[in-house]
Amino acid sequence: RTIEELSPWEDARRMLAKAKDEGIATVWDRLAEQTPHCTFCDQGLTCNKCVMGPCRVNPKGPKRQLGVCGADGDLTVARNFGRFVAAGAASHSDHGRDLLEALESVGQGTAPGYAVRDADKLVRLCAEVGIETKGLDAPDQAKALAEHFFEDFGTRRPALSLLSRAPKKRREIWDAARSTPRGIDRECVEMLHRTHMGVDCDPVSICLHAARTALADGWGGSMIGTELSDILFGTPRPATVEANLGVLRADSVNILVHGHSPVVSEMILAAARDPEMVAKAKAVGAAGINVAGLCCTGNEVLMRQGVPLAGNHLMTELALVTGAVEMVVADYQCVMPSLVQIASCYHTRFVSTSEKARFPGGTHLEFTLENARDKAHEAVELAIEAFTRRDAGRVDIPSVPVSLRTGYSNEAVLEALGGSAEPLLAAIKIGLVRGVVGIVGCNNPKLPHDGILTGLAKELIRQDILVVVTGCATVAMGKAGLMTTEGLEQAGVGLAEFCSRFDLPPVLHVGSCVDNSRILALCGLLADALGVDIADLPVAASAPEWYSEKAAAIGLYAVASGIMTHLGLPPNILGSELVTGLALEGLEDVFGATFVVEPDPVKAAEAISRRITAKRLALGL
Ligand code: BF8
Repeated sequence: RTIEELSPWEDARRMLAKAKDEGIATVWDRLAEQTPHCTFCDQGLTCNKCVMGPCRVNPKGPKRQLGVCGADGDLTVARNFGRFVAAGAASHSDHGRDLLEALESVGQGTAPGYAVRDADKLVRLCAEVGIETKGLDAPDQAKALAEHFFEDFGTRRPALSLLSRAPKKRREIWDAARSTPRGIDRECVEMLHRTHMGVDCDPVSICLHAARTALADGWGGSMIGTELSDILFGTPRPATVEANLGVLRADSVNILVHGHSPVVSEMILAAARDPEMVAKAKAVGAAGINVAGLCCTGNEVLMRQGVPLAGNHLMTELALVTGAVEMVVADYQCVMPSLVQIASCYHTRFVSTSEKARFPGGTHLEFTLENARDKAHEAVELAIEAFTRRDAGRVDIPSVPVSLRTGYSNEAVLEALGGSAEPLLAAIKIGLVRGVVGIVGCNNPKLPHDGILTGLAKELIRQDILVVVTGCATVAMGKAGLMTTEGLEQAGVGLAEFCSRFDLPPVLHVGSCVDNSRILALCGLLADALGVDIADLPVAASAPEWYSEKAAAIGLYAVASGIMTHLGLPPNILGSELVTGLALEGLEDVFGATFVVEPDPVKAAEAISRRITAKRLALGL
């Protein structure tokens, strides 16, 4: 494929050309080397879960219809998919646990530099889960809330505590499908157990447990992660920020925060803003220290601190190719191992920070809650030192940044609407806004960069459908100009009127990928306000360019919550007609929603729009 076919953006294209000139391989080059992929793996028909194998199952072939243990294609696909979802749910939830440990440490006074930044939200959360706060100061409330949520990770509850945010009818559906999540860790571990050889041999049963595991992520690990991040770092408020590689500054020490957890990136930001550090940067000839974000940790600090966003998943390697980056500080998830090698082609330092995410060849500065403030200063000093080694002749910052609006936490949305969801519901009822769609998730080099994301969003807003966005989809929408009120020029008349009345852009940024839990909570709120189930709402979800296990977990918890979910490409399940049929049709009977797979954004928008129309008619709208 030509560079023009890989990405529509000027910053990406210039850096792809520079990478080629400089002999640097990127994710697209490696994809080309790996293509064509193994068809057995592609269809989910390989099994390497024991050493009687590995097996390649060929359901329709003359031989090898069963693995050595006797597993057929359906079981093999279901086992693989179950583990795939569990890995995604585990990743979000282990991230959520880190916030929980941070909250506990703040309560104990053992996390210098961290604090409760939204005390009201802490009190609200305590009240929601039944903790009496009268007579407790903020640290004691923090400890009590942490104690409460630790139990949600374990095995002692019949149901997770925040499931109370789902409508009653939805909870009954989960109970009937035996999909009510009990403990966050429990469901992940049980999935590993069920998919061990000789345990659960019913593909449908495994898929239903996959739904339970995903629900434990959405209404558990992710939701706890979101709420506690707000308590510890502040609940996002609307603000205007900048995005694309143009946010890098030729005259400054550039530090990119990458990964997912705000626990590290917030501390790096605080150190970079420390006047003592700024003075040190100036002493080596820099104008200052510029922190910018990548991927979901970028979304976290964008939402709360107005830190500019340098790029999404497919831009992470290209950001280093600018030659202007002194340091990448990574926590975990979606950090391509190739970054270490690309960093070594420049003066760029790659710093890993988490005990559970090490990158050989990089610099490992292990952050703990006790030492994070010191380690962040150490990292910033290393970045300043790297600035002195920058080769100005290799620097190319390829674009002028675009502006986008951010900060639409549920609290901020309700505030923007005047204190309640009533104006949005009224607009939905009269058809000014026909529905709401969450466009979420990643980039995938198999698909044109950001192409389906932006194509779909444009079609939906044109049809008066409000879009909420999270994760790597955010940068795409921002670059396409859909996240400012100027973007209303591309919206339908009704949506434009509604958004103008409340000074909202047509695409609202609601956060990182764990913050998809905000969308679940909002759906619960809207459904309760109308006295219906989530599946009755004129809403849908889409992860058009998804790639990761986490995105599969998100898609499945959306479907299991009653939200039809569009994917731009399927997971590796096509080797089983049974599992594929369940995903595309069967789940409608169980959860009232299914997946839709469609790579064409216009056709995807049609499918979503049809769904929204059907839901509106059923509600009598
Ligand atoms: O959780 S999974 S590519 S969308 S950064 Fe980006 Fe990665 Fe996708 Fe966010 Ni996260």
